Amino acid sequence: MKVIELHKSVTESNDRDADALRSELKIMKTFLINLMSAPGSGKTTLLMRTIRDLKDELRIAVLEADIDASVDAERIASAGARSVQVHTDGMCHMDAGMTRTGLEAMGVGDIDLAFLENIGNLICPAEYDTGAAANVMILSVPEGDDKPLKYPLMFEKSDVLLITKTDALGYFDFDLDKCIERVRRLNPVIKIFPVSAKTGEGMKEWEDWLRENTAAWKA
Ligand SMILES: Nc1nc2c(ncn2[C@@H]2O[C@H](COP(=O)(O)OP(=O)(O)OP(=O)(O)O)[C@@H](O)[C@H]2O)c(=O)[nH]1
Ligand SMILES: [Mg+2]
Repeated sequence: MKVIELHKSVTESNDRDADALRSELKIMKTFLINLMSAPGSGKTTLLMRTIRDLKDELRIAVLEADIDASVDAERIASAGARSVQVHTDGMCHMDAGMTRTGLEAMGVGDIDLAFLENIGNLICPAEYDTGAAANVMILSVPEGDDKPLKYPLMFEKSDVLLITKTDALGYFDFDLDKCIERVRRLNPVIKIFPVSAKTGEGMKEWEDWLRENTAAWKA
């Protein structure tokens, strides 16, 4: 398993670096998704199921960012996608320069759909444009329906919200309608997909969104 040690990007403008990376990815026809959430909400599990469902249609790769450890990249590789692990030298987010270094190490020239699994954290990753074409976040049922109130920025910055672990709705006081209403107040245009990576519920809608948006990016 390839592991890359990253250091903080020395750059004047992360936003400018992010725009440049996005333009290059557009030319390469690689649709990059920045996947963000709190630790343990189910990013890797969701990616593994998505890869298994789509790998015969799309060439998929995953850049796995963690402060330490390489277990997630190994899990992704076992699901059948190219994967590289990057370590962030203690930092709680990925910026555009770090994303570029990771993507170059992984190689995405032949890839249709690339994911960056960002560091598990609901705060810092939302503050940095990574150069991705779309921001997707996960909120899992056990975390609670009040998270949009406490961590509004990530909900504001995301194009898609996946509300995961819906198979556990019966065990938690999670009000799905109330949660969606809170999110829509912050971001009226966000797409919301309730899903369970365990049972597969809702995965088709999410995967259709991926198919459509990957095709649109490549057009
Ligand atoms: N019941 C249920 N459990 C899930 C689901 N998705 C993930 N899990 C469980 O949630 C735990 C954490 O899942 P991960 O996929 O490792 O979460 P993560 O967001 O990648 O975690 P970090 O990379 O550490 O931030 C695991 O025990 C998964 O089995 C789901 O849809 N339903
Ligand atoms: Mg993970």
